[in-house]
Amino acid sequence: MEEAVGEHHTHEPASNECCSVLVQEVRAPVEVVWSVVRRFDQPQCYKRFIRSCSTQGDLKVGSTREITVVSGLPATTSKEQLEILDEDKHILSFKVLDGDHRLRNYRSITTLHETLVQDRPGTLVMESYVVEIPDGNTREDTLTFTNTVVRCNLQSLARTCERLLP
Ligand code: A9S
Repeated sequence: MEEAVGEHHTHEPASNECCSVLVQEVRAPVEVVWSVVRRFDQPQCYKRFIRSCSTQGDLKVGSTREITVVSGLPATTSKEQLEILDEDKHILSFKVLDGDHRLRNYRSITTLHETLVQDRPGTLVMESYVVEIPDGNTREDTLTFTNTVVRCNLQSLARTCERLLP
């Protein structure tokens, strides 16, 4: 896991950017968690701030998706591109291209790691991101907002995967 942090979760943010890394334990095997995480075309399966998502063609690096956002957030749409989809190492990365929201240049990477949870196969999900600090916002505000979204997504991912178990 330290290796994963070093290899995939070390970012060099510019002076107008901030970054963070979050970890979530899931009581489900890596294959189950990956089956949910890999669906770049269906983020609404677990990301509860996303209302809908549309994509075209096969799921592959370079694919884009257009999402619409649930009401109540300072955002309505986002256009995002798949950058890494490593089916063997269980790594997914995407970046924001455009959209009606304030998280300019958001890019994130998610890696899955085998672990044991109460003696059963489990997964550590690590997710890190870099994003621009919007004009008029502080680094702290940006981190607080973005960490809240990502933490909600990870908790919801855990619940979704745990429900898939027999
Ligand atoms: O979707 C993710 O993996 C992570 C984040 C932080 C997504 C944020 C978001 O989709 C909203 C939830 C709509 C919040 C974007 C791109 C901008 C927001 O303002």
